[in-house]
Amino acid sequence: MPKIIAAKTIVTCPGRNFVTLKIMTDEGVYGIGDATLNGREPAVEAYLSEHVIPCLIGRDAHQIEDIWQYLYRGAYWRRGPVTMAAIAAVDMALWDIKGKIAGLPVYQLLGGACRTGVMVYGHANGETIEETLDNAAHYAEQGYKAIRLQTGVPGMSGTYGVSKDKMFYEPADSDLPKETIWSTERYLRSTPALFEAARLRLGDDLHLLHDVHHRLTPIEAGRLGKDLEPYRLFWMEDATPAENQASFRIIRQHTTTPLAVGEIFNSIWDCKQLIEEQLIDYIRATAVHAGGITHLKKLAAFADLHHVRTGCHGATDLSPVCMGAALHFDLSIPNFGVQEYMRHTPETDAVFPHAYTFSDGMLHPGDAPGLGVDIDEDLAAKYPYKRAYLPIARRLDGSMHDW
Ligand code: CS2
Ligand code: MG
Repeated sequence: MPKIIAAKTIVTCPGRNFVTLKIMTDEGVYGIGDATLNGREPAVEAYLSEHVIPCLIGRDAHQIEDIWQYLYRGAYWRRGPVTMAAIAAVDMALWDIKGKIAGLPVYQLLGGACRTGVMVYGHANGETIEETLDNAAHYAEQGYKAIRLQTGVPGMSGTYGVSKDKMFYEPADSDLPKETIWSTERYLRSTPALFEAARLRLGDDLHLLHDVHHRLTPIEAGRLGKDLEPYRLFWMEDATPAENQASFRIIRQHTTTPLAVGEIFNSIWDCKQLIEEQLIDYIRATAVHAGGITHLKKLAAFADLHHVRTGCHGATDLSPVCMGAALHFDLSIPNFGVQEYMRHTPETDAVFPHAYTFSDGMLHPGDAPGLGVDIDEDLAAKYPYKRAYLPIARRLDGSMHDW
């Protein structure tokens, strides 16, 4: 058996912060896992160093399920983003080790490929509808089959998800949370016009997506979904905060626009009702924030019974290690829907050399043994941790709005 003899965390900031766990075995094989939690990176780092790593030493690295159960069931305080990101990092690193020892890419260990590649969606955004659609055309030229559209809301400066750069942007960009202004009325007025213009300019073949970032009440979301129906969206994402899962019943009652939710979910318990009652169409949980490949497999199998497909979160605040894990998972499950692909900067890609490749609108994890992603520790050490926060939103009267 490959025995775990050491483990350590690596925190690096090649443009944004990433936390990586590295697990070493007595056979000389190591594995890596992503533990990045945007804006809370040192909390997961400490959870791993203080509470998880000491419990791993001496264990059989092949016992992935048992180690998952040990860390989840064995802890009195369960779930939550910090705990589940730490468990996820261990899980990914152990799948990486198993693949390297077997000489197989992880998707082969998960049952083999169900498809030739993983359809991804890119982010097109701009201050105006025209700018957003120019940007979308740029993605279409590169072969993307699915594109997320976000545009500035007239009269509101700094709409979340709208950046100046065409391919790269970093949402967590200030030392303390930046304050932005939000108006539901203005947003609801301007968004349908974006999709009307998009269908006229881009045609009917592209999949179009939109992210609401939890900014609406259920009935407002029902109304937006209804207004967007003529433009046949692939999905409307995070329409309302999902702590109260039953609130999605109201959205469902009013619209046939497909619904996606769950990039901030940590476990199957965050979406049990949403899935069981078929209140959503796509579940957005991904490896790093929902307990790793092991837990995500169970979540996807449960979702498959209820006609819910996957759409893993893939923003830049998930490291290339998580992207690698997500791609092996995406390739191997029957109910895959789409994978988000918000490109990392060249600095980040240099710290995390990887085997996954993009072509014709699809990503493929590659056939390197394990996850096919590594970390260049010397380069990582050149980019020290820098605190960075996501913005917050206040309504026009100054009161706090949902993130
Ligand atoms: C967004 C993310 O990718 C998405 O769908 O919601 O940009 C998200 O806001 C960031 O990952 C925040 O952590
Ligand atoms: Mg989102």
